[in-house]
Amino acid sequence: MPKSITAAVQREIGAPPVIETLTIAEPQEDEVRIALAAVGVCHTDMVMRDGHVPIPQPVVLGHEGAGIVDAIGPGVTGLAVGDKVVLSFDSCGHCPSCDDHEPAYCHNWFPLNFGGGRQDGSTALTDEAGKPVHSHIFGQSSFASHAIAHSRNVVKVEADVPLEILGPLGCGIQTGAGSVLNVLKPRRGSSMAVIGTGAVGLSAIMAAGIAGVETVVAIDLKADRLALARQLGATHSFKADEGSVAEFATAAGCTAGFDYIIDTTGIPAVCNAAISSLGPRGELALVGAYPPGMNVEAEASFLMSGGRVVRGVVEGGADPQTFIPELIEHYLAGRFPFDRLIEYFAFDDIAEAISAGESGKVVKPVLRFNA
Ligand code: CXF
Ligand code: ZN
Repeated sequence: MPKSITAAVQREIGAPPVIETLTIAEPQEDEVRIALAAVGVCHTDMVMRDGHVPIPQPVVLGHEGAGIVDAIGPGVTGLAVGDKVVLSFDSCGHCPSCDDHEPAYCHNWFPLNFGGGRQDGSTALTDEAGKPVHSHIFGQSSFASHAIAHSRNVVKVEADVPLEILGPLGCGIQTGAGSVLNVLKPRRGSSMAVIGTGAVGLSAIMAAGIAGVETVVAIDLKADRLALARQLGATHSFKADEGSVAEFATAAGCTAGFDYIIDTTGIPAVCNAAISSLGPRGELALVGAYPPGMNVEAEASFLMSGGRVVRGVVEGGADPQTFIPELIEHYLAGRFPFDRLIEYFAFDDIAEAISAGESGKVVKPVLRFNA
């Protein structure tokens, strides 16, 4: 049966979310309906809110959900009502990237995650006037008490961990940790700079510790974030306005430049400075939300001569079905204390949670249902 739910609806670009009662459909063939326990707020929710990625309105945002399976479509296997699950990004399962277990680079990534509905154009949500509300953002639209996802982007959690902390594994945390563990795969004893110490950057710093990176340099404008970065494993920290990336490399003993750099800022001048601070065989991972039309600049001979690499990374290059359980293992073993980034808000306080995230007061706001 369709169900009456509570959701934060954005009715126009830039508008704050309004809590409304909506109707959510029964799951279709390959869909799963989830009763959300909690959902993280990600910077990309704000990018979508502000129309920097064009998505249809009205819409329910939210893409770091965790909850319990409430209903399943007739074609779904491997999931049952009552299962604990984390929701992640969606992928098609039948393109060359999905065939290679690289769903983050799915050839249908944009329509599936930003399209605002199913591939046939229908949505899962209807408002009180009977008008459609766009759904399926990142295959979930989880700023709501219930969401419809595809079975491919629902990750079953077997471990005995509180569901309320797990949602951010589906995007921000996986993006930072995966950039290190899945993509850069740093050599033990190497050096890495992480520029920007939000949820993505701090997750990268924790993962650098797991990978055995020797010199882990945190760079940010905020002193309190740098202090947290140190607690989570950064060996050096620098205020971004007190020098250049190259000067920080020298001060950290990396006189030839960094072996690895992760940019989470999305700022062109920062990316350009990072490129020129790469040592021989150095790799820069671009993992931020880059506005369309933004370019980076590099001297071709500098890249070529040292075998340097500049590469993009989406969602930490993760296959969530295997990487999220891996991160939960690291967490349970005490190697990946990502719960230190989280502060909880009641779902009704979504506006406060968003502003705490945007101001930097809270690293990773998480909305709890029935809190
Ligand atoms: C996004 C960043 C912008 C491009 C798609 C993936 N990651 C998560 O929020
Ligand atoms: Zn995100």
